[in-house]
Amino acid sequence: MKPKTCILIGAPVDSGKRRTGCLMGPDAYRTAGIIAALSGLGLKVEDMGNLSPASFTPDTNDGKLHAPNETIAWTHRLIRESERAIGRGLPIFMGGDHSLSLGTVVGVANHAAAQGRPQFVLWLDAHSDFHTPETTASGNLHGTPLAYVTGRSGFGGFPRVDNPVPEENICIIGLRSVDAEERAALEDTNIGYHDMREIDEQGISRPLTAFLERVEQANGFLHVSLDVDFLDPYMAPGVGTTVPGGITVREGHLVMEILHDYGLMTSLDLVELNPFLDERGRTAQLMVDLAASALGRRVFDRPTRAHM
Ligand code: 4U7
Ligand code: MN
Ligand code: MN
Ligand code: MN
Repeated sequence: MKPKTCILIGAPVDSGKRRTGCLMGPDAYRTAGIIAALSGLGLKVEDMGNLSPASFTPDTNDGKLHAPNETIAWTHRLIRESERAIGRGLPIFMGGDHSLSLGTVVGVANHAAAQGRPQFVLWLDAHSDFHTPETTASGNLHGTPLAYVTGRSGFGGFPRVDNPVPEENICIIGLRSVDAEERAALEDTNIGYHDMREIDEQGISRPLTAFLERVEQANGFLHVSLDVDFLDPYMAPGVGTTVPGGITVREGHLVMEILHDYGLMTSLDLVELNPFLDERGRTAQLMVDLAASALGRRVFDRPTRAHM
């Protein structure tokens, strides 16, 4: 059988919030060995380098939203690149902050629609990212991608969403910070969401496998969006939006291992890593290890790192 191709796409998006540093993410993943980790699993790895946004008028930041022009420009670029890449292999979008998913999810959903198959999205995050530009209090667009890709209104100036992801095809796991407006909106939808209390009580595999069974039944495409803050900040400090009480290292790996068992994942975002806030690269390393688990590394054959 032909080896699966992973297409690494650097998306140094840093416009989705005020605190900068996520632009260093793609190179931190490379430094942490993402290429060797995936090649070592027998995968073919292509590194497309780092993208830049489409051209845009510099933001003045006198309105409520932070850097809308730059984020819109990134969204245009990422829709195009993800539509292209997903026809050739499994794209891994190395962020960059979570506003990059405004583009990646719309792009892969366009491709799924062209194939006549439904798009599903697994959102691994402490936050629901379900604000619209109208409801956000922070003005930070990394808090809006799920609202955008489901076709909620309020995104004037952004590319039109031709193939919104159906709410019932979305599953959020890891919630522990949801703003009042997001919560009200979310409760009105068919989006599946699982907070930390449910995970503590029921375990993380239960909501995940129930969702994956539905993806399998529907022969869907599955986009996985992994926000660093899904993980507990004690083990993953390299992120701007820390929320205590998160996912443990093993829970994170278990999610990825189950994803590999089902073999349904068709695209992946690694987002919100801020190497400027990291401690000796450990968050970058953990994210690379999680990606490797999702692509077939098993718990008993993690490499030892004698060289480090
Ligand atoms: B992330 C927040 F107010 N909801 O809108 C907001 F709590 O991509 C946080 O999940 C958004 O990290 C976090 O600014 C966005 C805040
Ligand atoms: Mn997020
Ligand atoms: Mn988050
Ligand atoms: Mn099954």
